Amino acid sequence: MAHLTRRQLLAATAAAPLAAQQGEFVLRGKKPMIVHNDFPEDLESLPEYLASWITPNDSFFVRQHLPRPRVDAAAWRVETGGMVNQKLSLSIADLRSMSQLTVAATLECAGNGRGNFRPRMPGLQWTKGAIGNAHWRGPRLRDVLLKAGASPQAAYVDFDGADVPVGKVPEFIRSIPMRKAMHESTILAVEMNGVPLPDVHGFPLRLIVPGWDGASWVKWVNSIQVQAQPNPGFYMATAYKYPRVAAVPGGAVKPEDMEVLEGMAVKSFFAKPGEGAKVRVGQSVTLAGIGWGGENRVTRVDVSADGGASWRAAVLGREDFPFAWRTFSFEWKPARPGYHVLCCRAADSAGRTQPIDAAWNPPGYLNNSIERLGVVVEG
Ligand SMILES: Nc1nc2c(c(=O)[nH]1)N[C@H]1C(S)=C(S)[C@@H](COP(=O)(O)O)O[C@H]1N2
Ligand SMILES: [Mo]
Repeated sequence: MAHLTRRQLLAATAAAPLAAQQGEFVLRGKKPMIVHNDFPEDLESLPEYLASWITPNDSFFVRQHLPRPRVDAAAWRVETGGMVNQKLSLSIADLRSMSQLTVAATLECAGNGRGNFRPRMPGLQWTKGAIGNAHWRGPRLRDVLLKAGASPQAAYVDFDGADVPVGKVPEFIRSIPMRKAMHESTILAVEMNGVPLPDVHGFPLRLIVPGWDGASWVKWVNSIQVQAQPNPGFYMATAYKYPRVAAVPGGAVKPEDMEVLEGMAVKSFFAKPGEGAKVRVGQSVTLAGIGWGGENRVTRVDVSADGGASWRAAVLGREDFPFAWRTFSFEWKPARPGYHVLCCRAADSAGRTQPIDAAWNPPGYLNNSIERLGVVVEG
């Protein structure tokens, strides 16, 4: 299919409402979500749903470019092809009979936080909640590739899902480099949080690419192709690319200066309390949130209750797994009444910390600006 520009793609899909409405549309199996689109569903989690280490399936965000396919799990096959010795056609039962691994990993859309960039750019105006953390279970991708006899010379593996192009929205195909495909934590998941994948999350099979942006986590996987080059389609050649050199806000970046997004940024935010919450002078309140660093571990989160003038270390949750976010909490006893700006800032094992303002970029990816949350302390 011919490549589309971002503008053509946006024109072909339903325009995202600038201010997402909440509560009007409810998808079966989901709590009320922030609705960016109802068909195909683009649903954002409320901050309060993100207070626990594991995000339950009923409150996990949803993102898809195309309507989700009708699935017959019994007849499902995933085909392997390209630079392999053996073309395999595996059923879900075949995949379940292989050695199974459970991986705790955070899934975040590259565009999470886009709605907070200024100047604004087109695209879904996600705020905080295009992110969740789950247990994913299934065979290692590596074991499937070895079974198929993937060529060691092949540099990429392409994944296609059963969703089909509609109008001008192209086929969703993504490639990952062989080194990530062979990573011991990269799996083909058949389960999410202990149950078969829900339909909207890719039933019966999806790719889990720990630490990488959500676009690589292809849902409804039915084709795995081993290739020398990344797929030339829209979703590798044009979309999900980030500027090599920082862009001037509101400015353009030449296509050749854009590179494919892989690992995610270090970031954190408060799940509780909510924006505008009222708390009382002298009464202790728990500030709770999450921090994550893509392929790196979160090593600390600092909290400020005075707009960033002074910082103190938060207490990190005991769950500390590679690729999964860490919860943090901070007991705060406000001493003075009035409006307070709360901030949190994570640091990770690669020595990265969050910037005051994330680098503006035309597609609006990787917004990891330090959060500023306003609360009112009543006397
Ligand atoms: N087949 C297919 N897989 C897909 C997509 C898609 O449109 N089609 N969207 C991707 C994007 S951009 C994201 S952020 C994640 C969202 O996963 P979720 O809906 O389970 O939260 O799925 C990814 N996998
Ligand atoms: Mo995404």
